[in-house]
Amino acid sequence: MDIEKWLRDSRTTVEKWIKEDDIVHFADIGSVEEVMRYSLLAGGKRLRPQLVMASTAYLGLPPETFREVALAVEYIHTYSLVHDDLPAMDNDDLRRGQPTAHKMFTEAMAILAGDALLTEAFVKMSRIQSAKAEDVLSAMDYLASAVGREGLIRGQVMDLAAEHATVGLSELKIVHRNKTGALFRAALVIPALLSGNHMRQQTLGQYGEHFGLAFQIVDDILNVVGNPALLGKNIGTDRERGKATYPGLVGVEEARRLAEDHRIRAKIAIGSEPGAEILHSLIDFAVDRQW
Ligand code: GRG
Repeated sequence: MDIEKWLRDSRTTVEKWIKEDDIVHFADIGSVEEVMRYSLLAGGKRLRPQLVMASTAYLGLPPETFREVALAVEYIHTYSLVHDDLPAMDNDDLRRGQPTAHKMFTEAMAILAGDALLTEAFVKMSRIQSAKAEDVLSAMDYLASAVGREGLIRGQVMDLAAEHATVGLSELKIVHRNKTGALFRAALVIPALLSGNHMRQQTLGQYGEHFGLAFQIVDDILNVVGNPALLGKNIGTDRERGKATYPGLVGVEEARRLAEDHRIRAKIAIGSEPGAEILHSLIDFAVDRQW
């Protein structure tokens, strides 16, 4: 299949959905919605909503069935980036090639926009029409655990604690399983929960585990050898901040080998069943990407 075309078309679809959201569409100048809109539309690969769509297709449903989930994971992802860029965290000036939200607006508005994006994600989830109410509840529970103190937040806390500390490979894996992997896994598993497909839930969870680790290893590698113009952010920042990373621990070559290993494991997990094609292409994209 032409994955480049699929990635382009699905990204266009996600961006259309974001623009159609009333919050974004009717955002007034000076409002918190303006900051949400700026952050949501500042660019980005849209990989998490694409994983929702690919997982839905793998389950034999039209890829656009769970639009609310696609938006929810992108809103949560954007909130995490807005907060991660704040002076109290990574203190970044550039994100997706544009000034970060707190640089463009104010710190207070960036904090509030992040909070509103996170909250809005759960409003979207609660409005899912294309699944049974009890499955929607399970999906909301899964998403809340993935991004709360047992998932994303835990990963971020561990990541901050690991700065300038001695961290081993197994600890680094736990950080990334939570900080990066939890939301990817949620994007993949939630369509299975909503469609009551428990068998594929396991398979998608395993694929998501390897996807998240491969993605993060490549992210670490790009922070060393990537092209800032393509990435839309500065490189070398992990090293400057004393962050624990895969290339920092094992070198770029070994990190590449580890990413390859996760690519293979993700492919084995998903198998070659009908509908798995996009998931194969997406892990290839995650490992081979330059941005
Ligand atoms: C809750 C503040 C807070 C943080 C949670 C997700 C996260 C932890 C921090 C964001 C920064 C970061 C380096 C996260 C690791 C995951 C990652 C590499 C995110 C970037 O994802 P891409 O490349 O981003 O998909 P785009 O811009 O393409 O959407």
